[in-house]
Amino acid sequence: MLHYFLYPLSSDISVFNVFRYITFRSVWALLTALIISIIAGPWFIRQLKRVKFGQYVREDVKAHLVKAGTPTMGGVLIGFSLSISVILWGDLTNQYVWLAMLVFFGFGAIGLADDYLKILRKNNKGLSAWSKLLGQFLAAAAVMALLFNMPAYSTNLVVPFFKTFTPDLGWLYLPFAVIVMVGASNGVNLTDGLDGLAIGPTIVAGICFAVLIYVAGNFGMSAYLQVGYVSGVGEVTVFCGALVGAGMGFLWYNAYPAQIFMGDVGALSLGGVLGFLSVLCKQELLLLLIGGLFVMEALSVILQVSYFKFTGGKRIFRMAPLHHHFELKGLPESKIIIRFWILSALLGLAALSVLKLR
Ligand code: 57M
Repeated sequence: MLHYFLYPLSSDISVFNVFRYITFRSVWALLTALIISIIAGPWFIRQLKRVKFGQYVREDVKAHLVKAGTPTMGGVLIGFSLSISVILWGDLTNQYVWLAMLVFFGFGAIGLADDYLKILRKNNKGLSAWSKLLGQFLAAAAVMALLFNMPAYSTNLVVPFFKTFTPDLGWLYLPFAVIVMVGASNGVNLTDGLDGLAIGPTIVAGICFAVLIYVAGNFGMSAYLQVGYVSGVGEVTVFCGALVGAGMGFLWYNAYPAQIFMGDVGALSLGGVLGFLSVLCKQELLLLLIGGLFVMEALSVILQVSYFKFTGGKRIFRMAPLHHHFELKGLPESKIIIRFWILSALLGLAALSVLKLR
């Protein structure tokens, strides 16, 4: 919005010329979301406590019993600071920015219903896994149907490390893109089991996609790096800046020992939007590296459940997802979190270096 009102004044006040630059507005979108969430955080936490929107904790992880009652649904705070920042700093005539917001709030609505049901029923059982999954597929399919008629929609699959090998998936691309978004959403959800464990890698991924989307939307840079040019998508860099800032502001209070959890409203929306960002910049397979931590956590569950069923009750890990395995091995929670963050940052750097290794 500031871009809309202030940039036209740049002919009289030249300093307002900066509002045309996506990089400038992305940095300020990050700072704005960060400051809003840090300032609003304490009030928001007090409101959640007042209405008793506290976490119900399963008994089978003794170390977590102390966390019972921690305010949850912190994803609402993330959405609040993200939205204000995007409205202030984004070009609201850009259709891709609105689609990204739609993904965030579409997946977030499913998570909100799940979180609210858990609180209403006073247990950890919200929406059934199938109804949650159905909602995610419908939300992702609806967004892909809207994207279908836009220039950013392409059925070619970019394969990391290959410049010219971009197989055309044809109509199969639609279900593929939906699975990317739903998979990412559930990957973040499974990872969100220790203080700051999900939001850390989400911040890393948001930074990576800010770079990838900026390059994809910049004709000169996309040609130089030989990545697909997607006209108009560069504006979503501002959304990425706001996402990173909102995540950092949330982490200010979710850091160990957490004063707030993001809830499914946060985990599902953040994961879904990371999946969508990978679709926008045509880096769906690179998401496996950028979100490698989420992939690891989800894989540990798949392996554990499959092995458990196959062997009639044996386990590979002491407990899945992977962070619980290390917890039950006696690693302190904060050590697990920081080590997972380090791994996530290395994966993000590796993913960005792939842009040159082709
Ligand atoms: C999402 N939710 C956390 C919080 C957060 C199939 C199976 C793998 C499913 C999985 C599951 O239930 N996943 C749900 C993980 C929960 O966090 C809440 O959920 C939101 C995210 N969706 O925002 O509101 C608990 O995580 C802890 N937490 C923190 N700090 C945070 O910042 O400490 C969360 C955020 C919170 C809090 O204790 O209550 C969760 O873990 O449930 N199931 C599991 O992950 C369980 N694993 C399991 O059953 N493994 C089995 C089989 C099924 C694979 C096995 O290994 O044999 C673990 N989770 C729990 N207990 N709660 C282990 C047992």
